[in-house]
Amino acid sequence: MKRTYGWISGLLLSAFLVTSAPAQIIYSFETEDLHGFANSAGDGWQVFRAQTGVTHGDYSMGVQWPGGFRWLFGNGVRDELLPYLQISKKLLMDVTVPADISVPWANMAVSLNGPSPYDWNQAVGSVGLPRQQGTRTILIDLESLPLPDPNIEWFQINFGLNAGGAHEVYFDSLRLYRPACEMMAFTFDNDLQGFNVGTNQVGITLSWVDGKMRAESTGGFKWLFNGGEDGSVPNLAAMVRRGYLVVMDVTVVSAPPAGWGNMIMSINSPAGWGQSDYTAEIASGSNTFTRTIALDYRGVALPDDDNPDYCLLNLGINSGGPMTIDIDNIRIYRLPVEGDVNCDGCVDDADLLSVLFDFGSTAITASDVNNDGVVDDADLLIVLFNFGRGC
Ligand SMILES: [Ca+2]
Ligand SMILES: [Ca+2]
Ligand SMILES: [Ca+2]
Repeated sequence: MKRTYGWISGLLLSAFLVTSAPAQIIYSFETEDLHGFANSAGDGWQVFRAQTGVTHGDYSMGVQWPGGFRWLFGNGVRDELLPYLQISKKLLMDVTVPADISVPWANMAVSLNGPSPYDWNQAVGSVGLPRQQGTRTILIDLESLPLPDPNIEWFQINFGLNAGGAHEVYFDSLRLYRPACEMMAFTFDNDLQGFNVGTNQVGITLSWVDGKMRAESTGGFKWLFNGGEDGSVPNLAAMVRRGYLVVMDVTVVSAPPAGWGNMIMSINSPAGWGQSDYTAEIASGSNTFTRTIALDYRGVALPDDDNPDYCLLNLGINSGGPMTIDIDNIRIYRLPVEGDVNCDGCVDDADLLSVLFDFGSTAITASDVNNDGVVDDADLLIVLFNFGRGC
């Protein structure tokens, strides 16, 4: 199949110079389009176009603040955002923290305008922001929010930043979360799939309830160990080696009275247990709700081949008091491979056919590999150039 399309390599050689990226990017932060009141307040808050933490295009958006909370408001251009959210209300965004920054906690609230202007809808709970050096991807789950009439005059997404100390972050590549990129690991359809609390963990129990794993904690930090008599999930090592996010659906059944609960993860490797530095927030206030969270595990040592003796995934939950949560559908989100339209990890005939089938389309589609709003020769060439990668 590759040879069949060899003739096309004579076309548009310049297309090879086009920066490719995960498709379906909503905001690339090439302009300062989330400004809020931060530019003019004179109290230490700054929002600026930056070249740190760039994961798409030429710029990111930097925010420096002395700690505390403030809303940053989107630009209100309906057609730049609303059509994407009509496809999916789960978003990913890259967040980079520069060196020498460390804060005890940081998170972000998200709101959209509702059916009438200044009718704000804020998502329940907040999203953990990275607290230490590095680039981490966060998952923003807006499934609980209604969308306005498609013809509303303006539409915006707003980020409310909060930190327990002076913080500095860089945002880029706000994009659609793609279910196609998921590799399912634990569905808890029949049992706890090897999870247990271990002999030295007190104040927490695990049970299997309605096809989910229920964790009841008395509060504080507890590990949920994977492994036990049932061993590990087949192919888990192969999955984690090809992914970068652990994603799961978490239902807060009983909220901690202190109002907060969060989660980290660890994976075993020849180097021992590798623990993520990203903390996902799972409970907020007195609310009970279900949403999808992601734990970015980049930087964690991984198994060095696809078939190690064993590969285990542990979850560490923390709460400021008694908390009961249900966990379901733990999956691994695939690292992007350039030109992999259907996100199965391999650039092959299926991706090529997808681009050809959508050729000429200006719809929001993964076939628009270079994310320029049209499926054309440039996308075809990116797939051909990367043909065979990841396979
Ligand atoms: Ca950018
Ligand atoms: Ca593919
Ligand atoms: Ca394109």
